[in-house]
Parts: sequence; structure tokens; C-alpha cells
Amino acid sequence: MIERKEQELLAVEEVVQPGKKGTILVLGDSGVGKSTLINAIARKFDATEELAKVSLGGRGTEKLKSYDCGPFRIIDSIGFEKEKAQHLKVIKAIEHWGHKAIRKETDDDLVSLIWYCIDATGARILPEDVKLISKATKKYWKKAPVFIVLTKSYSEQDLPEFMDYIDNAIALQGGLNKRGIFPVIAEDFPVVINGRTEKVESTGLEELVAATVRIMPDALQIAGDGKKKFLLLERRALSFSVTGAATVSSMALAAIPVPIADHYMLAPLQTGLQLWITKIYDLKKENSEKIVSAMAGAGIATAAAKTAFSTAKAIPGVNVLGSALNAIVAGVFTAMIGGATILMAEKYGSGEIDEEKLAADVQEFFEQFSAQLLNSPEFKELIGSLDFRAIAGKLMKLVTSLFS
Ligand SMILES: Nc1nc2c(ncn2[C@@H]2O[C@H](COP(=O)(O)OP(=O)(O)OP(=O)(O)O)[C@@H](O)[C@H]2O)c(=O)[nH]1
Ligand SMILES: [Mg+2]
Repeated sequence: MIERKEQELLAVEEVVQPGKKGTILVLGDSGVGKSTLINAIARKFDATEELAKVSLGGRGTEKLKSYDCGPFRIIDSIGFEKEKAQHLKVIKAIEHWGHKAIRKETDDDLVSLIWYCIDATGARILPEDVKLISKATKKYWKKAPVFIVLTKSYSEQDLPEFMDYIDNAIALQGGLNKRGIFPVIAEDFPVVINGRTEKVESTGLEELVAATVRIMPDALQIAGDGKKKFLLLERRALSFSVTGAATVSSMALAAIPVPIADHYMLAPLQTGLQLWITKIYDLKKENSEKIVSAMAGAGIATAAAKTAFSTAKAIPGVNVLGSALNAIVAGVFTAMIGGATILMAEKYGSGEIDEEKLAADVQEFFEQFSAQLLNSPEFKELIGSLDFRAIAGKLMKLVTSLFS
């Protein structure tokens, strides 16, 4: 026993890089023994801090809280009750944790592994139970590995059958990245046998800890990649919507039949759009200035205006005049600038930027955009409609399609 514990701790040392603790989220129905399990693990690693509150028949854990347990941080969660009305509240609390964790500079609260606790004495889970767990985790931790922990597993003879049953139920429901199933007894269990109270000893914690240590490097990688992807998509979505708003506004401005208006008002609007996008991507000031000046300085703006003009004019069978053409050109131009800025901001963000090629990359983006525009029959119809909002919407769809 002692030898085994030493082996495990050795493995723990190898895996844990300083400041890179794995974080485990413990989920499951109310009363299955989540808090009891966390306390047992914490004691195993001689935790000195306050332990999780265990329910004594009444209300159990009422908010999410994390505990330092040796190489891990373990988050105790609120159990799902039988009443459906309470489910949404629990899911919201779990999502709120994810929302904050993903925006934190450090990865301390980022969930890398889920322990889904099921009471082995309950002897059944319903598809709805699995659905609830998928629902609670799909926004932030869809790809996280899941260990099924069968708590209160003191009835050895029923265990293999129950494990098969759980395996099937989870496979049938889908949606969980199940990576193992672990029967445990977190604390010695008193059972009455022939009128005498006997103790079934705590078991299974070592196996759970060892498997957790083994999976943690992969789990941390998945969590880190998930965070990057989530933030990127969120930034991208926000930048698309800012570009959409700027596209509509620029069309309205350019439709004003005063030639000076588009010159004096469009440029600041478009530069503002570029700076806003680079802010969304948290770029350094000098890098955002480089993007703005690369597009303005290298004559790209003029080239883009020409492309936009010829694009709108080259659409066969379309005859648009005067201020409407101005508006459409301004819209095409603004959408292109927004899209190219998003592209550059992402390249700077991932360190893929080659500053020498900055102008050429923008040019290539504009060309792709124009080609898509010319091949889009709906756009031709829309131009005839003069519905600026719909035209801007279509332009944004084109920008988005260049990113997928
Ligand atoms: N003896 C023993 N009792 C256990 C074990 N696991 C859970 N219990 C008991 O089951 C009851 C519920 O345990 P909790 O740990 O509070 O359950 P929970 O899942 O945290 O419940 P909520 O916080 O309400 O979601 C408590 O009375 C525990 O003592 C175990 O392994 N051994
Ligand atoms: Mg609890």
C-alpha cells in the first residue's frame, strides 16, 4: 500500500509542471457523495485547508467551490435534484464558472477533466441524467475527458453488471467523452450483516488518482486548446458584428448625395473599425498601427476602392446609379477592410504574421472577396433591391465564408 502511494506521488511529480495544476470538475446528482469524495482525496494529499461541506440529509453543496488537493484542484458542484425546476439553476452556475475561467489570465479554474459521480446503490441512471451532464458542460468543456465515478460501490457482487449497464447507457446517449469508469468507496461504509454492523473499507481512490494523473497531460492540452479556440471564435464573432454595423453605417453615409461626405466621414469610420477590431484581439498598439498604416499607406485603400467599383459595375445585368452605387461601393469597401483586419489581427495573435507580406496578404483577401462577390447571384438581386441592411448582411456572409 505504502509502496503504491509512493509510486503515485512520483508519477504526480513527473506530470505536474509548476503552475499547471489540473482542474477537475465533479458533477452528479445530489447526495451521490461528491463532497465526500473530494474530502477523501484532499486528505490523501494531506490538505490543510477547510474541507467541502458534506450533507447530512439536508441541503448539500450550494455553490461551486474549488479545493486544492495535491497536484489537482477539484471543483465541488451543486448536485442535480430530482425537481426539474432546479436543473437550469445548476447548469447556469456551472456555465458561469466556465465563463469566468476562460477569461482568466491563468488556467487555474479551467476544467481539464470531469468526474461524473453516479451512486452505485441507486442502480440505475436515466438518459436524462446523462443529457443533463452533457448540457452543463457542452459550452465550455465539450471535449473534456470524463471519468465515471461509481460512488458508494460497496456491493461487490452487483458491480460488474452495473458497470456494463452504465457503459451502455452513456454510449447510447452519446455526448460525453467517457474515458474510464471507477468504482470507489470514499469513506468506510457501515453495513449491517446478520444483525451485526460491519465496515466495508474505503477503496478505489488510488486507482482514480493514478488514472487522473495519467490522463492529465492530455486533458490539460485539450483544455488549453479549447480555451484558445473559444476565445478566438468569440473575438471573431464580435469583430464580424462590429464590421456589420460599420458596413451599414458606411452605406448610409455614402448614400448622402454630397460627394465630400464619403471622403471625410468614411475614412475615419473605417480607421475606427480597424482600431476597434485590433482592440478586440488585444493587439499591441504598435501592431494595430502597422495594420492600419499597411492598408492605408501601401495604396491598398485605393486599390480596394477600384476593386469595389469594378466589382459592383461588373455584375452583368445590373444598372445602379449615382448615390446607390456610392453606397454599395462604400459597403463593399468597409466589409473588405473589416474582414482583412480580422485576418491580420488573427495572424498577429497567433504569431504567424510576416510583416513583409502584410500588404500582399490584404490584397489576396480583397481578391478572394471580390471573386466571391462576383460569383454570388443573390448579391446581384440584392443590389437591385437597394435594401442596404440586406446588402450589408450579404457582404458579412461573404466575409464570414472566407474564414470557414
Ligand atoms: N460512509 C460513506 N458515506 C458516504 C460516502 N459517500 C457519500 N456518503 C454519504 O452520503 C451523504 C451525501 O454525501 P455528500 O458528499 O454530501 O453528497 P453530494 O454529492 O456532495 O451532495 P450535494 O452537495 O447535495 O450535491 C453523506 O451523508 C455522506 O456521508 C462514502 O463513500 N462512504
Ligand atoms: Mg456536496
